[in-house]
Amino acid sequence: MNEKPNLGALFGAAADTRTFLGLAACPDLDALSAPIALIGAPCATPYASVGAYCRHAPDALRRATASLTANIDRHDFDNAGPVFPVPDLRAVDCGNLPFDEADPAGNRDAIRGAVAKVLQRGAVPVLLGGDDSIPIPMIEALGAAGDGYKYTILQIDAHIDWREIHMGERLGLSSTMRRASEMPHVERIIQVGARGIGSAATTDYEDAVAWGVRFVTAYDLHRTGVDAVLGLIPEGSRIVLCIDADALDPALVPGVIGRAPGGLSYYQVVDLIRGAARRGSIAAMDFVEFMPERDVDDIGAFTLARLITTALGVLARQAAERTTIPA
Ligand SMILES: [Mn+2]
Repeated sequence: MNEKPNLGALFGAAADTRTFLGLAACPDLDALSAPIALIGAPCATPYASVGAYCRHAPDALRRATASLTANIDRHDFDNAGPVFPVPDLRAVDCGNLPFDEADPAGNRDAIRGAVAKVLQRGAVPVLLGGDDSIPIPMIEALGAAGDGYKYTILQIDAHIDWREIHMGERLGLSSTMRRASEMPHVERIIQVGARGIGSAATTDYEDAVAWGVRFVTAYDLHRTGVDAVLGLIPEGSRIVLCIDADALDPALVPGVIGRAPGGLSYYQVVDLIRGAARRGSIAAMDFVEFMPERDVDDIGAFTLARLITTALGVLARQAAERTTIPA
């Protein structure tokens, strides 16, 4: 036998990986009726030195789910039931947003516009980046919805992303949390997983602390567990989950540009997502900074796709609770 048998063949999965987990495609956001919308955002505001280096991530993550597409209704032990327990409350995959590496303002407009439509339809946007500049227009769109809601950001990342400006760019991936802190609808930022050396200077960290950011470093998380983080989220919060793939240990997700030892485990991030959903409601979510070209035998793609699958299960349960509890 020359070819390696794969799990997908064993499970009867088709080779079609146009959508994540084989979910229904929803290319027209005006027709969105699902409670959860996956959107690929390959690029927002890239630095000229590296370009849109995560542009292939959304499709790589879809491919990583190939073996599961025929098994989406089976028992998922990480969700204690099927990923989507209510057939009418599944996520849909809205494909990838168009982008132009030379038109970051246009890319940001496309992201803001897409997120705004998803919110109008009463759904939760889940963005698959792209680099970590993608959340800036996503978070802006939450404020532009005009509903007056305030948000708690839970950022899970090896890096704090608090630079005022980097390489002449204020809206790049090193400035995401500082830009978020300047938005009036962001009332709280909790940052988990910081470690090693990133782009931030000590003064950037001090600025963040002065603003009110609560940091739980990777070291602190390993020492104290996720409950110390969840206790920082007030009950009833509207939560934006910003997940950078490099928060996970590079042994689990090698496909990142900024590998840093001492990272989080899969279950630590799962517990953070689940725990956040228990404290409040998740309003939007992004998974950024995965770089398939740096991955090792698709291990990172598989781990991150699994994490996204678990997160979709959490959001599906949140949607089910909303529809069964009378307003
Ligand atoms: Mn980041």
